[in-house]
Amino acid sequence: SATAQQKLQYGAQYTGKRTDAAMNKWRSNRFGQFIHWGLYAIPGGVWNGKTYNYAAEFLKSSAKIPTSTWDSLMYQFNPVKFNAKEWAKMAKKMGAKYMTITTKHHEGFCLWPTKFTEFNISHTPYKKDILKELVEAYNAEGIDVNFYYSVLDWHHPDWRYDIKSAEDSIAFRRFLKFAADQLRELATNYPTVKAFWFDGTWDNSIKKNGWWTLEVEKMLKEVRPGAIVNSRLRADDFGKRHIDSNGELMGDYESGYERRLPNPYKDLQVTKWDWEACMTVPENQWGYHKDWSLSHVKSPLELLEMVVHTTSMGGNFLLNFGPAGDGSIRKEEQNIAAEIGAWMQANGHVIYNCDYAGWEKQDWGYYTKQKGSNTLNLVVFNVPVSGLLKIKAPAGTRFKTKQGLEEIAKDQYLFHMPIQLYKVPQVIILETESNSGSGDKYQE
Ligand code: JFZ
Repeated sequence: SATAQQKLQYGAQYTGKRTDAAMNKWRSNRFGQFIHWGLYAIPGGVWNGKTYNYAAEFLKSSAKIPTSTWDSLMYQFNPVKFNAKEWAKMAKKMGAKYMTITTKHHEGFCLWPTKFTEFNISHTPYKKDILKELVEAYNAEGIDVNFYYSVLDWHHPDWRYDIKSAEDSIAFRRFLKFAADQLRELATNYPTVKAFWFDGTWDNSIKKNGWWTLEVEKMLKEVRPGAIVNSRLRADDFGKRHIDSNGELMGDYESGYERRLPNPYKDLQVTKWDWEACMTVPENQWGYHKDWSLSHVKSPLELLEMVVHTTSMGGNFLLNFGPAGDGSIRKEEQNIAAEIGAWMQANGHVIYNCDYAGWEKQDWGYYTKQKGSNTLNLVVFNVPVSGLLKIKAPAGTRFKTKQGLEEIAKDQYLFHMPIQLYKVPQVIILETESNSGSGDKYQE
């Protein structure tokens, strides 16, 4: 676009993708487990016998529960069935390479024994540092751990939705100090943390304090070199969020794809930067909700298609789990983890370290490609009744192996698949003679 570049104090810190080792690892992970766990897991969407259909982690707000009543749930938090090692083993079997945990959600309750508020795990009957147990157990399985942190805080008296008076501005300054102190504490006390996933930054109060979002980004990277932050943290000088007033992505990756994915035909602009999509299993439940009959529950195959779809466009996919208040993981989620895991154990090589291939999308499924290789992966979800998969290759592509391939026109092929009922997505690997159609070459 032709708009003049404005001078921004708090805008994007660089353009394009980061290429350092920490970011390369984050990108190669591709598939992660999101965990929403807090006091909301205890009522599980039900209050005084009434079921609230809206997101379980919003129950305090949906059922208009006073803060003091909600906060006393802390004295009931005693997850006797919680076993960090079992959670980590399940995630490992599912094929997750990273896990992102809610250290503090909107309710303000902290899963770690923070110095900066009493509203934390050490004052529950459970007492122990859940965050530490999780970090250790997941790291022991070779899984990276990232921290979700909601800036929005329903518990803290100094939180403000907007700044409308001198009093607001003084209180909110205190709040920003509190949040930055907590973030420094997390980065310092859990040194293996890889990335921070910010949320609850959409209010005017934050938009009017873009300086703070940049300060936090810089502080985390100073305390923890290589640390990664999502775009949702950030606001610029004019309160513009995610993308600054000059059209540049702030933070290290775009995190706006929530419960939706970019259109694989039209939205290829996402391949210009790193991004991550996050997804619920029911329609809109992040925290534990007792009643999953209230909306469609996605099947393992639907979710697997989203994993592949996301990889094919150069993104990471974060699949949410909402453990119950007693620390157990519901059967449906265990089943999803097992089914996705079975496929990932056999076919993970078309996901991990793979990227946008740059080939024209076809209706049968998705292409992925290992960075820098001459191997093209076809992941087939929709086998045509003819068994014939259309392939349109970038001009001049030469295939090394022609088995199953029929050339029908210049750079156009049909791949012949056996006609049968397939129960899981099929992977076809084609070797080309050069690194054709590399996603790195995407042009607007
Ligand atoms: C937020 C939270 O409110 C929710 O509880 C959950 O933690 C989720 C991961 O994040 O919800 C959002 C945040 C951003 C958008 C929509 C819902 N958004 O950008 O469209």
